[in-house]
Amino acid sequence: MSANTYQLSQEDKKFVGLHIFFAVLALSIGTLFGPLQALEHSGLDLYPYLQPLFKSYYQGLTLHGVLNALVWTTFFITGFLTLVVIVGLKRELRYPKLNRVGFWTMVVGLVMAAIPILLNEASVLYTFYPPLKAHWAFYLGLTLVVVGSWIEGYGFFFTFAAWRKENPGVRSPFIALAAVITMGMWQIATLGVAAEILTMLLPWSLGLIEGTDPQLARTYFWFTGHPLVYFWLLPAYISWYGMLPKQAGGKLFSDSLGRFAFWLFFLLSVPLGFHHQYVDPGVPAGWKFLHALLTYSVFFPSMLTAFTVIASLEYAGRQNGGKGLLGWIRALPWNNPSVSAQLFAGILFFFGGISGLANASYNVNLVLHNTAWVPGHFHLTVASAVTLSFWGISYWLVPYITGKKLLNEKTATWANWLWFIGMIIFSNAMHVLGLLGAPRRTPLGLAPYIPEEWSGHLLRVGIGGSIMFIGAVLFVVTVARTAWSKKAEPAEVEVPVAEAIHDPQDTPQWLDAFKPWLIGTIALIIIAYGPQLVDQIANISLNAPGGKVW
Ligand code: HAS
Ligand code: CU
Repeated sequence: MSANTYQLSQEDKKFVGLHIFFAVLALSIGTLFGPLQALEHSGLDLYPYLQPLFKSYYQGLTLHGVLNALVWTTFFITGFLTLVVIVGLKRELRYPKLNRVGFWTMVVGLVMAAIPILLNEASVLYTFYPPLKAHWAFYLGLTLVVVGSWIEGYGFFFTFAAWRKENPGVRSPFIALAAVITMGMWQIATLGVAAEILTMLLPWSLGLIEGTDPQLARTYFWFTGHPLVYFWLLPAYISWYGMLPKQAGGKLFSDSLGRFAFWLFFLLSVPLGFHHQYVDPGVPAGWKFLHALLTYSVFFPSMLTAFTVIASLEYAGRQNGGKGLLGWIRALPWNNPSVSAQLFAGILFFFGGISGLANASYNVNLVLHNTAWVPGHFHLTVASAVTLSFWGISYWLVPYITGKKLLNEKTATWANWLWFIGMIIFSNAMHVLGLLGAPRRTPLGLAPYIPEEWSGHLLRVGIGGSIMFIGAVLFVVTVARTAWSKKAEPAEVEVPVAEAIHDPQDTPQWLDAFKPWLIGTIALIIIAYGPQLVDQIANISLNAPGGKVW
């Protein structure tokens, strides 16, 4: 065991493990609907057979989106970041009870939101756009999940502040700083959805107000909805920068570039939500243009990440004896499922990044918006870059928490490959379908208007989706067997924390200071959102009565 890896106490291991348990549980249920939707697209509609249980395609799609995109991610992230803060700072949480309160608030919220979805009283999809109307318990439940994550975040901030006091003049450890930046960004980002739910959706669902303003609701939603995708992504980046280089046998290429990328995400994640609203009639074109420019800016820290992480991997590959221009790639430990999951995540993210660039262009977006292209894009991002990275993390995290060897590397490797191959087939077909005009969020198998040229791609959606599903089952089986099977052998597992090539103490001080970045972030949000928010709130018209469509 490496002397410089701080060990979590047994209680903290259990606490992190509880997060992972709820995360994987959500993924196991949410993923069940993936193949149902994919097969429906290729003409095999299984929903009628599930009738008493699930009322419609949209109830299934809501469960799929909420459980996978919102619950699997949020629970995994808060658990993983708890570990990152403790191990990174090499100290206990400052107020462990506060973090427990945050976590159980999230669990209460989860149960509260899940019940109306299961009863078909909240089949409003994961974006819950009004005038689609859900039961009030759904909105309150989501609020509690967010509030719980805030509280866990406060726990990280207090712990970080205590560390700073104890270590004056020392550069904060990269992974801990990155975790705190992620959570700080999240606190600002979620103000949009908090305003949406508390001022409109909750009073509306309780019958206190007659209607909502769908335009303002969308603006509030995407204030949170865009940075939400970086709340998912940044924990994966923490692993790519701060852990993967060590697992691959090398070091982090540049501590400064890593910090710089995280600060740029802090600065740029929020003020660009209008790229989801290019077609909204209520947002003037000038604001859409500004948000398009800012969207291209937030491309930059991901390019920095591609450069830095690949440089770190090249360093590792050459340390392992890789020669020549590309020989280092073969010399990476591909047989370690934790490493291969993250390499696949990065490879798929190249393509997800490119389709994001297409989305971000105003005039190209007019062709792609609301087509199958968009789920094609986000399955390469949240369902690949993020999800595969979280799988890779789980392959050492679950053994670390349980003190047992992964059971086993073979099933984990199969899970990665199947997800990777299935995703290539699925996402390519979805992108092509989008270009051919196939709408998203539509049970295409039932549609009477399917042109001949779609059918081969629809079939590929079904095939790719089914292969991915087998991969997901193998992932769940692997971590569940590791945690519970009597056959799992005991093992001492280390948290992989990568050293940087250069001493972090040489990193400039401005990359370790909150104040300038916080001021810049708030100023940019006021510039990019302030006038539009003032205008839309001043002209609010609560006249959409809403209803239940399916
Ligand atoms: Fe997006 C829609 C633009 C990134 C998620 N996005 C969505 C939706 C989701 C989502 C869920 O501008 C749908 C929302 C809905 O339901 O309506 N997105 C972008 C842009 C980026 C981007 C410009 N998106 C993400 C990430 C997501 C995500 C990340 C989740 C985690 N997206 C949009 C736009 C829309 C949109 C519009 C609206 C579309 C519409 O009309 O509705 C960028 O941040 C992407 C930058 C990425 C890169 C790639 C860098 C590559 C790296 C890989 C390194 C490789 C390694 C492996 C390490 C520049 C870092 C090496 C391996 C070896 C073997 C050596
Ligand atoms: Cu976005």
